[in-house]
Amino acid sequence: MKLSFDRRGFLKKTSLAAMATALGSEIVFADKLPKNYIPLLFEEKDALKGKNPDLIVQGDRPWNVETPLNLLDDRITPVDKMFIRNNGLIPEKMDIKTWTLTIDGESVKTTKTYSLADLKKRFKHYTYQLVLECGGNGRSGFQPQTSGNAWGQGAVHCAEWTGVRLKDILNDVGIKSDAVYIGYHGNDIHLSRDPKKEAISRGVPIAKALEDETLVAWQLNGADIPEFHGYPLRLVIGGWPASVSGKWLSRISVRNKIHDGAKMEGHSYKIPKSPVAPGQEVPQTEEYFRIIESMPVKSMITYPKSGAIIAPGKELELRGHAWAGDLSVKSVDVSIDFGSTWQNCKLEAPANRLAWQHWNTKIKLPVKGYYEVWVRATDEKGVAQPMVIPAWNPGGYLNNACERIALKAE
Ligand SMILES: Nc1nc2c(c(=O)[nH]1)N[C@H]1C(S)=C(S)[C@@H](COP(=O)(O)O)O[C@H]1N2
Ligand SMILES: [Mo]
Repeated sequence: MKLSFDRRGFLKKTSLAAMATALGSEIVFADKLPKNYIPLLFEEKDALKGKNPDLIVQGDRPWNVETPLNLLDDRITPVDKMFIRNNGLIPEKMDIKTWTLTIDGESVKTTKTYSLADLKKRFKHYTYQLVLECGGNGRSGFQPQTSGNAWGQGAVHCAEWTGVRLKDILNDVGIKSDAVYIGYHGNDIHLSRDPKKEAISRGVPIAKALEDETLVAWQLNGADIPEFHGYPLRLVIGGWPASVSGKWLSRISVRNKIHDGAKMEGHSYKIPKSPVAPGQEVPQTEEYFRIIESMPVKSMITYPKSGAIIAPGKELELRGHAWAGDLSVKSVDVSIDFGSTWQNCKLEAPANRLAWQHWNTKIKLPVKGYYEVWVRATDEKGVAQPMVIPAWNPGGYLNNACERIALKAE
């Protein structure tokens, strides 16, 4: 249902009438509805349109929506199954015809602005499959709980993005030799609706910005990027916390220092330089914290679903994906006996650098009863996932403990 507000921000009479028809009754205190407020029943149904109904809604202002792992079974994540992480509100005006991207900052020779049509015409197009994983994916595993969304393990996707290389744009603009960082700016709205505040504005060191796979993209899985995921333009940087992949992209600043936008401060997307005790307070300074860069090695089982009932003694196919930030995955192993013995899995090469890799194997559950399947990936440098929850940190980032599913043979 399309609901509209009058100029003062109150629901129009026609919208109230349409809601009453849909509900089969009037909203009793309709005259008391706050400004810009959409009654719950209408907000949810309308707003998550196009998404799989089994996604887990953590919150709707802003939208934080997680994917159950069995829904991540596709080789390329379809849009309807992609998790959503918004820090603010989706922009209200997104016109593909008037949208522009400005490149500015201390370290550009001159500020330059491109229309979407310019970008498409001037630069070569590239398509890559890229893993975007929220830095806080797995946060709910940490004890004590930290602030931030209590994600399970489903704040990750690997979709196919099409656009132009950021390095081609920066080359066209001309950057100075003192450039060390880039920072993005998007057109989303701060939760306070204060136009002077940004919901998030993060970035990466210039070397990561200039990699081949760093895209300024307008397509996701072969179609326009949907509104939730950054329509009409997005910075896409695989292998690093997904918070560096700026949605609703309107400006990129080339900086002569580490970018200092929203969510670059405090302990946001940072971890302590040395281990801290769970729950310990750490001064939020550069001396104690480092910015998260490449994400750690990780894997998941996407088939079967945890809780499935399987015939004993019968061969069962297991499959899933594995990824390791900037690195590739060297091996994936599974265990059905709580980690006593491990079985090596078939592992495919990635479609391109920074894409996840698919693995599969066959197991047999010998007799009736309860089992767990554990999966563990090892990256090209020989670093494996920890069996237990890794180092606690105040932001609850980087939980890459082995994934486990429960199975019953019956
Ligand atoms: N402009 C803008 N870009 C953003 C965000 C945001 O709130 N605003 N959220 C970031 C975070 S924290 C994550 S994890 C990813 C989520 O991408 P997705 O919603 O497409 O899955 O987008 C990143 N880019
Ligand atoms: Mo995130």
